[in-house]
Amino acid sequence: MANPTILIVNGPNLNMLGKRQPEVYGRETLADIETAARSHAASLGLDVEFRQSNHEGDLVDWIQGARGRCAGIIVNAGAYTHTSIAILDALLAAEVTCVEVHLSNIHQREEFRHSSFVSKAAKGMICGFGSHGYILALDALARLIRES
Ligand code: CA2
Repeated sequence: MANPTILIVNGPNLNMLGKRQPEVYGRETLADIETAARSHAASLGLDVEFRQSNHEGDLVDWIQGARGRCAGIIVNAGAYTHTSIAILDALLAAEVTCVEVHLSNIHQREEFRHSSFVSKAAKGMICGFGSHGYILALDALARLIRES
């Protein structure tokens, strides 16, 4: 039988990881994060679809496409976290277990980063652990899938 598929969706500017602001977001690139996530997912018996876009509609399309097909979604919506009702609605409509991830601890940062529309649709949220947050999110989803 095929492995369950986890969709990992990354939002705007996350393609810049490793190139600027290493003090906030670390030195790893998004490609490094993808490699680590794929390898950890394989050890858990999961397949990964890993995506990034700077465009809100792409994120909405990918989340919609997960409905009935993916066993879980990991979302780091970048700045759209704090603004996008469209992404929230797509997550609610998808009816796929969602774990929200942020590299930085958004609660230690500016006030406008403290609220998240994504959180309203997420089973849980992991922030402040850098790229390891994606690994923790895969562990959480693997356990939820096993239990379901
Ligand atoms: O901490 C996170 O993962 C964030 O989702 C990152 C977003 C930010 O808007 C959220 O509030 C928290 C920003 C991603 C931008 O990434 C960059 C990486 C390197 C250089 C510039 C931006």
